[in-house]
Amino acid sequence: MVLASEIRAEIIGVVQKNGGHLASNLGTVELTIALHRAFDSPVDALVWDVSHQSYTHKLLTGRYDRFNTLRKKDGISGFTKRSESPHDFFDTGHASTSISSALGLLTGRRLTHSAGKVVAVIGDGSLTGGMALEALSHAGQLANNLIVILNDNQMSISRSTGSISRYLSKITMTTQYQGVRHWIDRLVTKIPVFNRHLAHFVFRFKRALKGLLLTSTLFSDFGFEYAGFFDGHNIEELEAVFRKVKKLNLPVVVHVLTKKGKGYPPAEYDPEGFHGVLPAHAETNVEKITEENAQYLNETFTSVFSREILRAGEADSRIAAITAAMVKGCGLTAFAKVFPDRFFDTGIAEEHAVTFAAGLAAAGIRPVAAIYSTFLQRAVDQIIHDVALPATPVVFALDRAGAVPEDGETHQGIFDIALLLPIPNLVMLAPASARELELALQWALNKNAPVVIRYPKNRCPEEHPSFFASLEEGRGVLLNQDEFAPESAPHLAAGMKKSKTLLVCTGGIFPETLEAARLLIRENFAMDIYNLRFLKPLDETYFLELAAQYGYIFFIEDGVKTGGIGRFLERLVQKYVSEVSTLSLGFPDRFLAQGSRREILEDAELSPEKIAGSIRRILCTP
Ligand SMILES: Cc1ncc(C[n+]2csc(CCOP(=O)(O)OP(=O)(O)O)c2C)c(N)n1
Repeated sequence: MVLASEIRAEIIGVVQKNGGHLASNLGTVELTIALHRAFDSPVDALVWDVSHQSYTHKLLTGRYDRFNTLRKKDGISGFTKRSESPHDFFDTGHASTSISSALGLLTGRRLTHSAGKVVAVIGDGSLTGGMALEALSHAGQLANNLIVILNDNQMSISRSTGSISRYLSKITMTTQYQGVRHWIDRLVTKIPVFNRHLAHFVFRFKRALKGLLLTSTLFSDFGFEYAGFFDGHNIEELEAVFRKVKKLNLPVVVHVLTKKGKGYPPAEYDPEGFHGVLPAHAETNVEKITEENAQYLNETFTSVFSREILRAGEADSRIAAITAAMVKGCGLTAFAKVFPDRFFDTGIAEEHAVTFAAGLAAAGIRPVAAIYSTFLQRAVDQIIHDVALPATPVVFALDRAGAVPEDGETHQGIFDIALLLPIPNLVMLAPASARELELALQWALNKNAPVVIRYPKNRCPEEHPSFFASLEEGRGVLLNQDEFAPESAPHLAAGMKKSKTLLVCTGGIFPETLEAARLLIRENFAMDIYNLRFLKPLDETYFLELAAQYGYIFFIEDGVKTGGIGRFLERLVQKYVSEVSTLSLGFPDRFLAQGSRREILEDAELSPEKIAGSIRRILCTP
């Protein structure tokens, strides 16, 4: 108990300062202590699903001293990470993978005759993901001693949804079974040697009993033994159970009930609000207040989407919103409240969410699927096969595109452009400001085609007059130097080979592009900015006519350079524009570590100073 309290205090203190997953971690303190007591990590492997709840595990495995660097640049990751500790078996951040990876690890160990038990810890929310169910099915077939700890707090980020969650409640609420279970437990503790065969017998006996009372459990149908449920905050009881299941030679699910936010009343009261906590000094990029942008100040792209989807829903009863367990993160709380019949939380099931949206669209509904860029990665096939191929009008609101602060490699939204750009029939937009996001959503909802709108986790930057221009398919907007740096005299710097420079950017990195341009203009370089708006389709003739007026063109995108829009445009310009120097800037070919937005961009040479430096080097080359 003393240890649990110390751990809780440490987690609360550090998360309040650095941000992080508070409620999930407070709920798993005792569970983790019991696991570490009963199992011998790292000989026995603890595999955490999502691993956002692994803070206690980190504190118990040699990372106490550095825990105050949680989620900071070069600090302890908010998720398990192999480079950090031999106790971390996988680099995880996406949900529903633990049973698959644990099963693979266990099977591999068996094939290589290596010792050690393998335990997957998965939440009830993550169990809604199809991959977890696929893995359960395979595990039951292989029949190895995989131990699955089901951490059931009846919450995903919001309340868990769907039949699986209802099913778990049904198991836990069957009081008849509960009574019988306690009776068996008492009987078992009276038996002096709880040997392997007896353990096996008892679990089978329980299953048989439950077969009488509940017909069967999902887990027993998959070929698992089922042990549960247990109080997830009772260390002694959990330890005893874990020691018992360790002796089994069959796959087993141990059903543990925990309370999200346990021990910290505000988080217990509002587990959704305390699922993810912002750092004490969250970064902002709110720029100068003008009459034009005053209305948008302090808005994030997510909050703009939130109010616009609500407005669209009010105007058109065909509009439906879909989320894969990210109601709040994607800004759909208000829509869900006002239009419960047109709001769908699929659970952590991005693939299903996409194809479900395609089905809605086929029936004449206008679905908007709001999904984080990183999580949409798993649904690329559904986009190709179920949405793009039949050209079904689904709108994707891709939040957290580009650099994503603090969560590290698993959460960066840097692959969506490269993944989606080659898909026929898909329209892709990258608004640069609040006004542009409003226009993009309105435009997409009137377009009879699949449209992806990608935007960053960031506050909206200052507005510019050109952002108010209505959308023309395939075309961006030009910001003349006098529009964004009126005080400068647009003349050419000494040593420059030729005329003016054009910076071409995706919307998500407009603020850094603008700052870089202003830095260079102060040094007497002359440059305009072209905000692409459309990543696909592109009005190539229009773009090439514009490009032909410039001697230097730099492409800046908040996506990976390989397969990105910059390199594509660069090739186009090189082919059709004479006497032009070009350079494409984007995320390099490596995974990007945690840090603030600015630190991530700095690391990728995409901070304003680094962008300006790359441009300066070329402009000053004689
Ligand atoms: C593929 C994917 N989609 C969405 C998320 C965002 N996410 C992180 S934790 C979480 C809830 C997980 O619920 P559960 O497994 O029950 O764990 P709890 O936080 O309740 O302990 C979600 C949806 C994710 N990590 N991966």
